[in-house]
Amino acid sequence: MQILITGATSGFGEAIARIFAQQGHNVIITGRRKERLEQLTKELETYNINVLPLCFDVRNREDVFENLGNLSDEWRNIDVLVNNAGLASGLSKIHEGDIEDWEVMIDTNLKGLLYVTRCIAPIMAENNKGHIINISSIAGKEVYPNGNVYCATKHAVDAICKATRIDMIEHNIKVTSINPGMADTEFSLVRFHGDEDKAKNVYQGLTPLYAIDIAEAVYWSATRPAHVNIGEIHLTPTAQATARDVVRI
Ligand code: NDP
Ligand code: 8X3
Repeated sequence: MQILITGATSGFGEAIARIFAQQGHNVIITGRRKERLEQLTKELETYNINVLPLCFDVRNREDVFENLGNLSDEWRNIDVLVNNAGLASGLSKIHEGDIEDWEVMIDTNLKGLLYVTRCIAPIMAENNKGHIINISSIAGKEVYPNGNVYCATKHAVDAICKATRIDMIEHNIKVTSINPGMADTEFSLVRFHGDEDKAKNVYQGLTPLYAIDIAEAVYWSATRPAHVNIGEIHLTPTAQATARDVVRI
């Protein structure tokens, strides 16, 4: 299969790219950090598969279409699109929120995902085959204190998943929403603008999910028989019951 994974320079995306590569699938990996893309490309090529690294910001509509709108014949027939690139920026009450943070989250998590989908979904429709896997979140199902705009973007992703499933059913397209709870990646470091202590605190006293857990869920969803669509997978650490109910030792 041919897999496109956005945001493959760390966390879930990197683990997703690795698991598909290890199983012999060709991967297109994207992200803004060029050196990380180059490093991952070298590693993945050791699995004797083809890798296409594309360095661009999903918020930049022109760059998204330049990179993904003109894929060569070798690469354009994408079987699985994993819309993973995303982030939380800040954690503040709605009346104290930083509007720049809001713009970044909306532009990345929602508009970026839409730009990428708009590039790739028509090819899938033309091929009458394809699978769109969107990385949403427990924050797409629940809201929690100070999560306001991040939760709003993930609720929007949830709605886009449902809508895409309806709109593309006649083209035989599968749509899966993956909704993880707390997972130890660079997510919290990014949310807290590089504050390592605050980031570590998030996972203090519990065993969080790891990127490989999400990668396995994505891989499993993508490898079901042709007649089976996995609509949603909701996965949390065992110590997390809801976005707000967490047991710490
Ligand atoms: P990481 O910060 O480890 O990875 C985020 C990835 O997204 C990086 O590869 C980053 O690449 C990419 N990215 C971010 N902004 C952009 C952009 N503007 N353009 C292109 N790529 C971008 O976090 P996770 O792996 O945890 O996050 C992956 C997804 O999972 C996100 O959508 C997140 O919201 C979601 N999620 C995370 C959870 C968690 O607890 N960790 C739980 C539930 C959902 P680069 O910086 O190189 O551009
Ligand atoms: C990221 C995890 O717990 O901040 O989606 O919602 S959480």
